[in-house]
Amino acid sequence: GKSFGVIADNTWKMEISLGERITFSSEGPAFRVIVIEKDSPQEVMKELGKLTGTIELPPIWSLGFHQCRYSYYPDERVKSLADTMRLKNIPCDVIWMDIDYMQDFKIFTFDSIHFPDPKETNDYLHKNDFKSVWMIDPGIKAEKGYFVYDSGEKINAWVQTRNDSVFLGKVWPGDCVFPDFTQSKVSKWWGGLYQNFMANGVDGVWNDMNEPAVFETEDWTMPDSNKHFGGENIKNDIHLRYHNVYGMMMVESSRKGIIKSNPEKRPFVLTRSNFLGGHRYAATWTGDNNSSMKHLKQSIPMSLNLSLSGQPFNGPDIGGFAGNATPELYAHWIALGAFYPFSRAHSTKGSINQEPWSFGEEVETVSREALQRRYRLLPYLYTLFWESANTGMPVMRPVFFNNPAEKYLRTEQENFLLGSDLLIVPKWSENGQIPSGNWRNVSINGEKSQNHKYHPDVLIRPGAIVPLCNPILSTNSFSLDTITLLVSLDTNLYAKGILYSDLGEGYGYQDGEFSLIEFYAETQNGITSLNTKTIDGNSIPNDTKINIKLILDSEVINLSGVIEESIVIKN
Ligand code: NBV
Repeated sequence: GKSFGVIADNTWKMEISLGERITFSSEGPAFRVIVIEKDSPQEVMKELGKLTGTIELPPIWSLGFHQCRYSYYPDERVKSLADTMRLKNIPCDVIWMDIDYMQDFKIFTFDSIHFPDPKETNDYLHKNDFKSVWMIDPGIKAEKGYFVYDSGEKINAWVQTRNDSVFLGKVWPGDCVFPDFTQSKVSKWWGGLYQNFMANGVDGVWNDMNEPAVFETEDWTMPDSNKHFGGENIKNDIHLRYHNVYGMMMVESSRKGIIKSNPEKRPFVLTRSNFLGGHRYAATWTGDNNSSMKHLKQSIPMSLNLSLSGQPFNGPDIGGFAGNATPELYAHWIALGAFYPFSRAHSTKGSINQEPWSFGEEVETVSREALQRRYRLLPYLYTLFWESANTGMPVMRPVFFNNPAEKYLRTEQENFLLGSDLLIVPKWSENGQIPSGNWRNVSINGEKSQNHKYHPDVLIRPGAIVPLCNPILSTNSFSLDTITLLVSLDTNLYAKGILYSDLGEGYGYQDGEFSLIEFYAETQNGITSLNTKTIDGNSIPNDTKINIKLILDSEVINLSGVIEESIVIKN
């Protein structure tokens, strides 16, 4: 039951082999290896959080469902997508704009014909309770007269070749230069570019291709021998040293610029490339997967590994990026996708439409139900992100976290835990292991998942209380006026849960505008009572209506009451 973690504190190109022995071989100089030894995997994660820092609380809208494709284009298609989401009552918070919104793929510009008025497009989305995320890549078209190129050129912002000339690499717009984020002046300049961009009502930013990807090269990136200038605490050195952190440095600069542009709002950045510690700047997705059952299944160990490697806000492209999803595959994926920490559907150019309604009525219903489950779980999910922000604990966790001494759980990678209290069991899971104890199947939104073809079973830990909100279509309507508590008593007929809540946006929570409440349930002499206790915060909801669902082995008992400092509800 003891646990350890190993950090190779090294940015140089490195190979890692994991087996009986763990071997790191680096192409750079000797480096520090840090070993964390603790009594449990939870303690290892918390120690990692102390060493690398933890995430900041994301805006609550980023925990909603995201709909993306390469690309929703032109703006009218974006609007009609938003309309259809609402018309069909599919819970969704965010619509994504991929590279085609740009003018000739030039970052920080908008296509004058197809996205002539991005502010108006964003206003439209906002009016319909959506947020928007827009892509920004690192490659900058090398073109005199283009403001991004000209302003960067003025400060010698670019990565250089071994021969001290500016490095040019091909990406979407043709010949591109690449910001050298190791220089603080470049990072500041880059951050400054977001000022006007965000003023169009952009809510979040997607930094793609930031490995950095470069076309027509042997290994799809810039030469190892390229030069970065560094400065302050960062050494002047070759790309081989900085390649692995290029993406992280980019998102750090982006995030800082976004915060400066919108100081009252919490930033949201998604990145394809990241590094240990980069979770403080951006959520990370798993990159271009395929529309295949194999990749659907692989998404679980990938997300778990990202989670264990200090990237709690992560997930794959739901439905699969390359290729075409079948109705069956999409249904399985969206049903599961409701439970990823980052829940976004995405697909590539030329693929068939992959929206929740693109595969017929049955799949549309499955999608709606799946996303309703996610949205009802928001109080629990948001509390998990709060926990992660406080302690470094991942949101999605391997099953063995429940009891590391149960050896048979250690290789489990079909089933997974959401927090410590919910176990997700995909329908296609064949050999999925379940921890011992009376984990009970729960319905989140009235669905009967047990005999369902697609919805994963959701099992609640004995001894847990999980808070739900009312069904909503967007986090704009998120409220704790009414909450439902799923209560699952343990063998001592006792259960406990916690709920963190705040405005879901802005920084008021740092001045006490939040509430942290604990719930305790107990059955004595056949009477179940629920007590609530305020742990912290100035914004305690005092008239919240509570519905309680006492999950027993063969039935569910419904109770209700009103939150107060310490109330008792008797059945
Ligand atoms: O910007 C286009 C795509 C994007 O949709 C995808 O999610 C990224 O991983 N991007 C890669 C560029 C290349 C796609 C073949």
